[in-house]
Amino acid sequence: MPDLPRVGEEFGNYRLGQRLGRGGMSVVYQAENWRLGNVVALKILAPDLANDDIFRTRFLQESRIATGFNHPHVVPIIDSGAYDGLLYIAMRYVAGTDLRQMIAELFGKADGCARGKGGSMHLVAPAAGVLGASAVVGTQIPIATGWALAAKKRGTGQVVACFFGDGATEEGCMAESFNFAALHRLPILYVCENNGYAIHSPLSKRWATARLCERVATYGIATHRIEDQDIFAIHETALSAASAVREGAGPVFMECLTYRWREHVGPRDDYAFGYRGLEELQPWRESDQVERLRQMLPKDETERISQEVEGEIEDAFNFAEASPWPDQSELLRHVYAS
Ligand SMILES: Cc1ncc(C[n+]2csc(CCOP(=O)(O)OP(=O)(O)O)c2C)c(N)n1
Ligand SMILES: [Mg+2]
Repeated sequence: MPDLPRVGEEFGNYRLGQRLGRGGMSVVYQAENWRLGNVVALKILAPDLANDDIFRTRFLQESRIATGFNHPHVVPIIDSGAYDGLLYIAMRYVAGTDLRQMIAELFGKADGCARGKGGSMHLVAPAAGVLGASAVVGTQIPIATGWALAAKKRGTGQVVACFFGDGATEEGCMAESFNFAALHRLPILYVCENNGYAIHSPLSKRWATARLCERVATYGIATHRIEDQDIFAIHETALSAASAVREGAGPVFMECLTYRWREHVGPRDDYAFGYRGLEELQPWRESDQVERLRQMLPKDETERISQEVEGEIEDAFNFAEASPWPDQSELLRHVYAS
């Protein structure tokens, strides 16, 4: 097992400062970028995971994306809220976003949908109506609300759908946006995917009451709560909400209860971390909607779909592998400071 890095040790442009704590699979340090003179946080792949190929590969990819330096165990912190990738994949099927571009973006490659600059947390597909994801929890809410204002002023007849996790509902910008949207009867459907946790913090440690819909209703917004993750109920609710919104009823809020089977970020499960037990997963596993749909379809149909999807995923990964790294001249294109 490799040793933890020492204070003062250098990685690329970063000089390591004090240790701030341990996250799920990483140890976090303060660090100074001696070239730019700013202080950042660095994630060090936890030494007990450093020999694990999956984690090492992911860290390597992140460090390439984020810094251009190539250290197998160190990346500057990059952060995310809800899983924007899932939305992107969903949009792939309804609006024709390009899976190749999405995976290339995860790899930080030139053919990525954000030209390799955004990584997993800034997926975007304007042509398919995906305005883009935001890594700062909750900030998609005011952005989407602004877009709804624009749609109303332009009279486009569009309805904006804004997705976020339960963690985002604690951000002040949600309250400001909800009030504004209700006041101006903006055409927006807010969808909260409530999985009961913000990373590792359960709702019971964050909310005085679990009555999210009642709270949202006080803004003058119609609410719906779907407790059993029934996809048909979600579909029907969303359709009727969207047509009410389109007819000028003002914003609608949907709270969809769900559960995270695996860890907050990454491919493994984290039941050994001690913040939740496997028994909590059981009822959600039993009502797995993918499995439910599978049971409804003929076997040869599910096999055909599986093969098609596997093929598409493999093609996207091959494409991303083969795509070039962005040229250095890209560094200052399409970025701005305000
Ligand atoms: C403003 C802000 N604070 C903190 C973080 C760190 N962070 C990343 S994801 C997350 C949890 C968000 O909770 P939720 O939206 O419920 O996502 P889930 O953990 O269920 O995936 C936090 C706190 C962040 N990205 N942005
Ligand atoms: Mg959550």
